[in-house]
This record gives sequence, structure tokens and C-alpha cells, in this order.
Amino acid sequence: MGEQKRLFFGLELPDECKQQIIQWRAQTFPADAGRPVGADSLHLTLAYLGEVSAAKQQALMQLAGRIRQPPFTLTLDDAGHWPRSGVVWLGPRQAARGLLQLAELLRSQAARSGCFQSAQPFHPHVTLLRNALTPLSLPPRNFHWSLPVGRFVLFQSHFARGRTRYQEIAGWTLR
Ligand code: 2AM
Repeated sequence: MGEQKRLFFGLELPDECKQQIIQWRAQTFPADAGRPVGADSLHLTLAYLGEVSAAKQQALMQLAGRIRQPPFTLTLDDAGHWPRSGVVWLGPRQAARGLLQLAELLRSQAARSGCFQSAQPFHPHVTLLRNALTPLSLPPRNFHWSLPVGRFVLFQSHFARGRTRYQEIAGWTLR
């Protein structure tokens, strides 16, 4: 078997929004609350694919290229803490129908192509902190980002020198 890559479909966030989020995070959570995700790594995962062969990647990219769906708006107006996984996140209180449809389609295509898919329902989120294992008080929900989404991306996750980096390897326009 050839080399496998760790891949996932997701949404990139605009640079300006990433900068605003990291400023808000610094003002909102104490420095020892967890390990902050770097601005360049903030994203929203639509479908995690795990370790994927080159042949499976090609098949998944072909299916992604056939998706026809209009753009939608991603709202980030909720925050939460999952103490078991140590994740502090931002997400929508109510996910846009387009976001749910796109994730559902990518997740079902991935499952049919033989990628393991968790039985857990899709919970759209942008991970802000990792290793946040102790109880944390969440901020009042007085924040709101509203982001037009016209594109989704296939990312590769690289782990090197103790750091995870996400690299865009392909992208598709919503239309
Ligand atoms: P997380 O931010 O909640 O940890 C790259 O690792 C991306 O894929 C991250 O956004 C991560 O979500 C998500 N991810 C990693 N492993 C996963 C899994 N087993 N199931 C679903 N999503 C996963």
C-alpha cells in the first residue's frame, strides 16, 4: 500500500475573522486555560477522513467536485467546552441548512468510500483551545461573527516537531 495522508474536508475562515477571534480569545480565557490553536490553524471541519490512500483521495476529490450547492452564511455566536476532549470551541447556536447539507453530503460520501465516520451527530465547531481539561467559565454570548461561505477545502493534517499544521490541498466553489 502506498503512502497515506491524514485528510479532512473543512471550511477556511477569512484572515480578518481569525485575527478577531484570537484577540477575543486572549481577552476571554485565562492564559492557562488550554493550548491555543494558532490563527493559521483555525478552521471548521465538515468531514474527517482519517488516513487516506492516494486512490481514495482521488475518488473523494471527484465526488467533491460534483457537489452543487449554493453559498451560505456561517454564524459563530456560541461557545462551549468539552472537558473530556479538552476542546474549547466556537460555533453556531443554529447551524445554517447549507452547512448541515454540505457536511452531511461529504460525510456520507466519505463513509461510502470506506472512511470511518463517527456515529456522533455533526457538531459544527472551530476549535480554539486544546488540552483544556479543567472546568472553565464560558463567556456571556455577546459575540457574533457572520461569515459568507463560498468555498470548501480538502486539508491535509501534518504533525511535525510537536506541532500540527493544516495544509489546503484542494478547494471547490459553492454554486
Ligand atoms: P477537533 O478540532 O474537534 O479536534 C483535524 O484534526 C480536524 O479534524 C480537527 O478539526 C478535528 O476536530 C477533526 N477530527 C480529528 N479527529 C477526528 C475524528 N476522529 N472524528 C471527527 N473529527 C475529527
